[in-house]
Order: sequence, then C-alpha cells, then structure tokens
Amino acid sequence: MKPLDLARQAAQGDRRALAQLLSWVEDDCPEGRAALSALVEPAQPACVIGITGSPGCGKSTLVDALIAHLRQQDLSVAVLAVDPSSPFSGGAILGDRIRMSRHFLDPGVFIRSLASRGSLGGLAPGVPAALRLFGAVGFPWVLIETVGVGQSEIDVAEIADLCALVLSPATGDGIQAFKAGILEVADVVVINKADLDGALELEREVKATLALSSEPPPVLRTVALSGEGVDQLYAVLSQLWTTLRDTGGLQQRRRRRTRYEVAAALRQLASQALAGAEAVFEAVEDGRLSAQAAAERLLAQRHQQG
Ligand SMILES: Nc1nc2c(ncn2[C@@H]2O[C@H](COP(=O)(O)OP(=O)(O)O)[C@@H](O)[C@H]2O)c(=O)[nH]1
Ligand SMILES: [Mg+2]
Repeated sequence: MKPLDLARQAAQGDRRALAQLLSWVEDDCPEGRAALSALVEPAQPACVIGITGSPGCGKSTLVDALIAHLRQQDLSVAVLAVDPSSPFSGGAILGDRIRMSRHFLDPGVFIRSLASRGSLGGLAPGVPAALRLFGAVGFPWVLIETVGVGQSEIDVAEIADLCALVLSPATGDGIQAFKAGILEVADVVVINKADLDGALELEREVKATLALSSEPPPVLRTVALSGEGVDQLYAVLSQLWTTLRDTGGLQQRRRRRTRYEVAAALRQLASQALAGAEAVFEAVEDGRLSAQAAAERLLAQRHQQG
C-alpha cells in the first residue's frame, strides 16, 4: 500500500497501518518520510511524557497504571518503550508481561518497543520521528519509558514535552539521583513504592535538594502496583501540560526536540562519512590536510554519493 493511503488509514485509527508506518519511520525509509510529511499534527498536539528512572524503580508498572487511568477517561495513548528491560520489549519477568498484556487488545492503546541503538547509549534515532507520527495520527497522550542509565535519561528530557523522574526507596535512588544531575531536567518527581520503608525519608531528601533550585518541580508519592497516587500524578501532568501549551513553553520544547533530531542526523552523516576514509586520515597524519579540511572534504564526498 502507498504511504499516503497508509497515513490516512492510520489517522483514522487503523493500528496495523500505524505499525507499518512506524517500522518505516524507525528505519528512516523514504516511505516513512513521505507518510510523515503527508500527515499534519492536529490542532491539539499530543502531550509527550518521558518517564525515566533507575531500573526496577517501577517505571513500567507506573506506565501501566497511567494507561489504565487514561483509558478510564477514554483517552487513547501511545507508549514507546526504549527500556531494554521493559516488559513491553519482552525483557521482563512473566508476571509483568501478564499484567501489561491487559492493554494489548485495547484499540485505544498502542504499545511499541524500540531498542536503544548504539554503544553510546541514548535513544534510537527513530524516536523523535515516532513521536511526530503518534501526534499526527491523533493520540492525545504519548508515554516514553526509558531506562534511567547513561545518556538516555538526558536525551528523553530533550525530546519529551514533560519529563517525570521516578525514584524509589528500594533502588538506592537518593544518592544516585543527586549524582546524575537528572533532577534538574525533571518536570515532576515521583517517589514510587511509597508503600515501602524509606519512601518518606527519600521524599524529604529529594525536597531538601530541590529547595535549592529556583523552580522546584512538584514531588509526589505513588504506589504504582495498586494505582495509588496515579490520579494525582495525572492531575499534575495535565496541569503542567496546559500551562506549557498556553504559555508558549511548548513551542520551546518542540524546538529543542527538532534540534535534537537534526543533531542526531548530523552525527549519523558524520559517522557515515568517516567510513572508508583511510586515505584522508593518512593525509591528515602526513600534514597534507588539516582535520577541518578533511571533515569538509568527507562531508562533501558523502553528499555527492548520497
Ligand atoms: N512494593 C512495590 N513494588 C512495586 C511498585 N511499583 C513497582 N513495583 C515492583 O517493582 C519491580 C520493578 O518494576 P518495573 O515496573 O518493572 O520497574 P522498571 O524497571 O522501572 O520498569 C516489579 O517487581 C514491580 O512489581 C510499588 O509501588 N510498590
Ligand atoms: Mg521497565
């Protein structure tokens, strides 16, 4: 089927068409680009929420609870899991998969996992394009779960509209969170596993640290397993989202995402240009060519080939 027909079908709610488009977008095929350019974002943009935090803090469970909450209000939701250990990507224990599977048959829920590619960590190159696709086919809510390790948690804050940092008393997050500097990019901090010892202490610790910043994000407690606190989390996210949309902040965030996307494309071009460039490296080593001139030459060659 033609990309444009598929795009139209996906926008009308056809999940198979959406899955096909997403594969194209992920692989950066010409078909995917054609479909994306044919789709326009609806007047109401999708709210894209990044959910990050250490492995085991309860992100997938929280995503599951958020999906349930959104569905109760008849809001459709797309979920992108970039966490290799996520039950969505098949990496989790059986119990989790069974719990998540209740959403798999719901036509209002679209779940897809993307492997995080590249040894440097970070997000798969197709993630920002996938977000654009979800927005264009009319999902009001999009959740991205990412493993809170390395570059990916900073990356997710660059491409999401809002970023929720999940901490839990069970994962030794107190020290970790402050070390990583991720607190600065969080729009909301969720203390999950509030049913466990140490949750209140962790909350105090986090609030004390945040008190030093000029605009401390809200901090709230959840028990993702039972759904406790998820309604408050939803209320806070909705409020932040409305403010963002109505104050021009959203435009800034979207620009940041575009910048991230273009920067990623530039890095990809650069690494393609470096393949098979031994002769140019030799010229630089011999002093016949400056590194700057070599870079320009490689990019120009790449351009001619491409
Ligand atoms: N006690 C308790 N356990 C939870 C809670 N939320 C998640 N868990 C458990 O923590 C473990 C890791 O959860 P998961 O959602 O896979 O974490 P992720 O790695 O951050 O996605 C699972 O065994 C969950 O059942 C909670 O609120 N309280
Ligand atoms: Mg997970």
